[in-house]
Amino acid sequence: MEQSHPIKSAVDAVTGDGHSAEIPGVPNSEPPSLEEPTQPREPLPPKPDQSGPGTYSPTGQPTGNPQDKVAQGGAYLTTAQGLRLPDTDHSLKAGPRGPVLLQDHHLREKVMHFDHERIPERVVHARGAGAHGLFRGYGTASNITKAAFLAQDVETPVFVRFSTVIGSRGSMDTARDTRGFATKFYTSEGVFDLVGNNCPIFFIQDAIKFPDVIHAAKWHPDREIPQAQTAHDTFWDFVGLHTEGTFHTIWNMSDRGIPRSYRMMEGFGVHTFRMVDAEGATTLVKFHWKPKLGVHSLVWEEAQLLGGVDPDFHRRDLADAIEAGAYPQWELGIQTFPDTPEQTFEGIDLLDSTKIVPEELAPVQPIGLLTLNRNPSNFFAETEQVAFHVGHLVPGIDVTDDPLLAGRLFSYLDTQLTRLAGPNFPQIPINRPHAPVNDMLRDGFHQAAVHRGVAPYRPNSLDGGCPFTAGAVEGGYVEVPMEVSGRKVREAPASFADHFSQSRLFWLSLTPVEREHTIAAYTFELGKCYEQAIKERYLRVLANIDPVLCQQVAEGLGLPAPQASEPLADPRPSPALSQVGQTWPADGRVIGIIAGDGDAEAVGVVRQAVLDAGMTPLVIGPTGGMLGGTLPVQRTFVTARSVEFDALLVASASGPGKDAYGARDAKAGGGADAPVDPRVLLLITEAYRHAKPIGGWGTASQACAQAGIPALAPGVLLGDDGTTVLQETLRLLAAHRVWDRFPAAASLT
Ligand code: HDE
Repeated sequence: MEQSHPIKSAVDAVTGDGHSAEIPGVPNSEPPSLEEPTQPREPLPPKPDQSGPGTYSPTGQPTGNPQDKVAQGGAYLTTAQGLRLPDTDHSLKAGPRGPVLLQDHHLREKVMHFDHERIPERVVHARGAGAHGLFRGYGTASNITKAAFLAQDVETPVFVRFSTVIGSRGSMDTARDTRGFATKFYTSEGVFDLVGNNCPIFFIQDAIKFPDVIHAAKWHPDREIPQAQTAHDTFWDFVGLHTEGTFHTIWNMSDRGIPRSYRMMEGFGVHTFRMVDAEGATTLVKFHWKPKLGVHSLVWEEAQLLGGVDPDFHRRDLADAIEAGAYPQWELGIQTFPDTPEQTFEGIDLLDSTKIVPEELAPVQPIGLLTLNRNPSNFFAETEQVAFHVGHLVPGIDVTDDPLLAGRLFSYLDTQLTRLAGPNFPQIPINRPHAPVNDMLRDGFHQAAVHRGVAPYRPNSLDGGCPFTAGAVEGGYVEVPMEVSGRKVREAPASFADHFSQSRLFWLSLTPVEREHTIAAYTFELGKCYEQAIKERYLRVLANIDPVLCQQVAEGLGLPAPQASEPLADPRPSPALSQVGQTWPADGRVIGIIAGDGDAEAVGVVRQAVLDAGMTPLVIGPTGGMLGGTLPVQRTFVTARSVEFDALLVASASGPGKDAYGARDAKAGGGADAPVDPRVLLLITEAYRHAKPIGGWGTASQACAQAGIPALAPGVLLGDDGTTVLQETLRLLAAHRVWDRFPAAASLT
């Protein structure tokens, strides 16, 4: 197959409203005919960016069996027993109008299986999206850890699952929520799972409160509403009464709570872990994932609109980017701290998961690179059945006594026993280690391994004495021998009582526009509460973060602002906590181009330039089909909404036919005042309000004027030709948004 630009080939494969018309490089992928197929043919293999996980046997051996990848074979429909079937549309009956016969095995098997297709969703993190990839160690951590996968240039296959926490499996992607960022490393020494979030702290300090915080954050039990959001009484009741959650809450109320894309989020291991070198020396570490594309967010109105317009926005964004060859990348980094008996750093308790160590105090040192480059072949088999666990460790990485981590070490194994129906879930293909498995665990539901030998115990004198145990020298996992002593108590250490100083540190580190968004988010969420006492109590919490924050939220709620009950801390701001003020690569961004029939030629050139810049152009036309008979339309005025695009280009009517706005006919000489299609005006107005770069050429200025956009507004680029305007637009995208526009844009409705 001829080599082409990866993004281009994927975009070319999309017609109409995003339905794939061709799958490049895959046999049997001719466009579907209108007629029912008459020739038997083999099932489709995975697409080039997909590949099944099941190339390892339940005992970790490579199988080399292609059937493990596709699960289905042969051209004819069969039962689960491989029996070919002549009909799957009619039950076996005593005559065409007679009763259905119980002997119809195919009917019973088909309905029985369907009845059991669903498994319980995860109790938290139910909605997610996954991808395969590769991790390459830099070797920079090898001075403090013996973990083999972190050694220089060692490549390890990985599977990553991103998720929202609160909503059900079918909930919207863009809810204001924490995001899960769980990574399974299939290392040569066994599976290592880094089960993190896109937030460096957590709501609670002790796992015993986890059921409580989740009961409070999820829907109300009487009506099971609201879905996938914290804007309701029980959540604010909980965080008002358990003020250790203040930092996590302000993090979620800031723009961090609504990421633009999974590809543009940081990830954090949250707890402090312990690294161990070959001599047994230990170092405390915190894990960070740093996205190559930078950290970017939606604005709240976009997030809300997307909940209806495209509830799968993040899932789609991840899969499309990988399919297009715009592989997302993150650097894994660590902050390191001496492993002292106090387990504190610069006065910060390293066992308190509601605290960060600012990056300015302990810089994040890169130790490896993650690249996501393959989509799952089957969502259920991989993304749904993957089972992460913080206790899946490898030699060189150990846990600490963080009480939140201790509870997690129990919970993940426990929950999977029910969710995946039995104890053999490590044998599900996506969970299989790539290292050899010799475990003496036997039988149980869904046992897929055919174990040999007669003596699954050790030592034994029948099966050659195997399996043998391994000490540290043979690669065995030996826990760090830590001293443990103390009275048995149900108490937290005194340092856990500081609930506000780091929320204030976070607030002071935000830029004015980020603060404005945070105030708006608190005002929205508390405004959705019914109980006055809950709002008033939370204002007292805000007073302990910052008087301006408290005052402005109180104003929005129409309530008096209380005074702080504790002295305000005076922390040094941490610029690393702000998302504004830098520039980043804008690979894989989506550029909408509004165009009419008369624009085909000029837009074709601009579209190509967008592709060449590594981004995805989507042409928006008045109707589906081809613009000017040559340029495919991917979105129409009916199907497009501004929230899908990172920047908007408005073409001019340069040739014969209706112009981009669906109003004027350039050939017929329609006047500049002719009304522009209201759907186009909505696209432009929203893009403007959401501070997205807008470019236009020629007559586009009239559309902008009718949309009420002030002349010379920041980030609105009107020029004579598309190519120049595009260059400027792409330059603006490097800062993600036109930040200057927010105060001005507030007046536009
Ligand atoms: Fe989890 N968490 N968690 N969590 N968590 C689960 O495990 C739990 C916590 C995180 O994509 C569950 O398999 C407890 C912190 C992610 O499959 C469950 C506590 C962090 C995922 C569970 C926490 C996380 C989960 C539900 C408090 C960030 C999704 C389904 C002590 C460091 C993994 C499952 C995936 C999922 C328990 C707190 C991350 C119930 C008890 C802190 C990314 O076992």
